Parts: sequence; C-alpha cells; structure tokens
Amino acid sequence: MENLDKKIRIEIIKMLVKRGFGHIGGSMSVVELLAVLYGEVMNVDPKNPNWEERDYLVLSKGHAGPALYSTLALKGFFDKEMLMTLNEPHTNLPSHCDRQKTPGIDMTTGSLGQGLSAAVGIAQAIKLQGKNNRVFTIVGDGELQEGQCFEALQYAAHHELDNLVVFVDENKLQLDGYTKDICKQGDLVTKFNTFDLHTVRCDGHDMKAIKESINNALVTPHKPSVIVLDTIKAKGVAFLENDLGNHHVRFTDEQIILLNEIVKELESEL
Ligand SMILES: Cc1ncc(C[n+]2csc(CCOP(=O)(O)OP(=O)(O)O)c2C)c(N)n1
Ligand SMILES: [Mg+2]
Repeated sequence: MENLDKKIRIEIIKMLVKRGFGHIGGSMSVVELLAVLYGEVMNVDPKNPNWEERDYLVLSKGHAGPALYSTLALKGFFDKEMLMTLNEPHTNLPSHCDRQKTPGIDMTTGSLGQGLSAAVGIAQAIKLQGKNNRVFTIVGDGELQEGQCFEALQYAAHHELDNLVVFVDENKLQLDGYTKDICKQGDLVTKFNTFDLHTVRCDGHDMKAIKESINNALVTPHKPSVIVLDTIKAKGVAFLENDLGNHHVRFTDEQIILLNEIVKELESEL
C-alpha cells in the first residue's frame, strides 16, 4: 500500500487529537515497522481476521495500540471512523490492545513483559502443529527490564523457534527518562547473540532496511531472530521528538494546532 507509513502517522495524530491525550511517543516510533509488516510481509486477511493460516503480531508494548489500530483500519479490518472512539467508554479500541475487542488484534497486551512470552508460546504451538505461520512481536526497550523477556528468549532459542521474529523498538526512552539512566542495557545485539539468537540492528525508520532485515530473519534456520530497531520516540512530531515527556501527552491548545499542521503537511505528500 503506497505511503502507508504517512497514512498511519496521519491516523494516529487524528485519533489522539480527538481524545486530547495519549501514548504518542511509542506509537510514532513503530510506524515504519508496521507499514512494512502489514504492507509487505504479513499474510493476513482483513475480512477474516481469525484466518488459521495468518501470520501473528503480538504488540507486546501494548500502549502503542493507536499505531496498530491505525494500521488495521487502513488495511480494512474495520472502518476508519472507529478510530475516533479510541479510549472512550465502551469502545472497541482501548488504549492498550485487547484481542476480545478489536478485529486483527492477536493478543491482549499492556502489562509489559508478558507479550513476548505469549508470542513465544504461539510460535511453539505453531511448530508443534507442523504449520508455517510466522509470529512477529514488538517489544519496547524499557520493557526489556522485565525479567520474563529473557526467560522467553532463552526458551525460544532452545526450542529453535525460527518462525519467531522479535523487534525491539530501541527508542532510548521509557516512561520517565532515558533507558540508559534507569537500567543500562549495553549493546542489545551483542547481548542477544550470546542467547544464540539471530540478532541484527537496523534503522527503524528506513522501510527498505527493515524489509531486508525481516527477509533475512525469515530464512535463518533453527534460530529465532531479534531485530533491534534504532528509532526516535515520537518520530514525525518535531516538537516532541526526544522530549523526555513524550511518552504520554495531554496536548495543549498550542500543540493541537501544531499537530493539525503536521496532518495537513502529511496529507499534501500523499
Ligand atoms: C508491567 C508494567 N509495568 C509498568 C507499566 C506502565 N508503563 C506503560 S508504558 C511504560 C514505559 C515503557 O517503555 P518502553 O518499553 O521503552 O516503551 P516505548 O518507549 O516504546 O513507549 C510503562 C512503565 C506497564 N504497562 N506494565
Ligand atoms: Mg522505549
């Protein structure tokens, strides 16, 4: 789908502006990844979200729901108008992903750390059934402070789950500061390679590079893959990029004017 990245950014901004607040930082940093996954890589059927042969996505950093909802709506899983109900009472689009509410959401997430374990379980089940579906999961860099992420990766490596691709959104920030100041992680590629995982780093805003990394991951036998994405939190919203307070923002009137200007500019580029 042409310009899917720009279209996703437009929808994220529109839905967050409508609500007046939300997780803008971590939603904007995964836009190019979602555009590549849903635009070029994943086998899915928007008219049959539970299709047994589909590839799975577990958005372990479930607070980036607005980014995934925008992508699913643009793919045709549900009407775009539904995006305007984000996080409203009785909505089918809660701020964190819920598989029982939203067509196309494969796993309920939001309690950080758990989605990666769930993705490993799905990948293992698929292998046990002798099937070929692929499983993708997106984990935050701050989220990696949850110990169960490492338990899950160790298990995945041991069981040679080469149908699993884990993306780490390394945007260097978590809720309340730089990840390196809160709990330093060192070089994630070196770290995960010692787990016997196929690990690479790539520019998380370069769609060509992302596609190439995924293609390589999918043909690496016997090893699960980790793709560490070098990203910018709140990418595309200049006044929030790399701002320590960009995790969850309640927008001022002035910021809403700026956000609407970004939408106009993106729309003019379509
Ligand atoms: C177990 C758990 N603890 C705390 C939170 C609250 N929380 C939501 S997002 C977040 C920060 C996550 O940082 P990171 O994983 O780097 O996400 P990103 O930068 O991509 O937004 C925290 C602490 C949570 N959702 N789950
Ligand atoms: Mg982060």
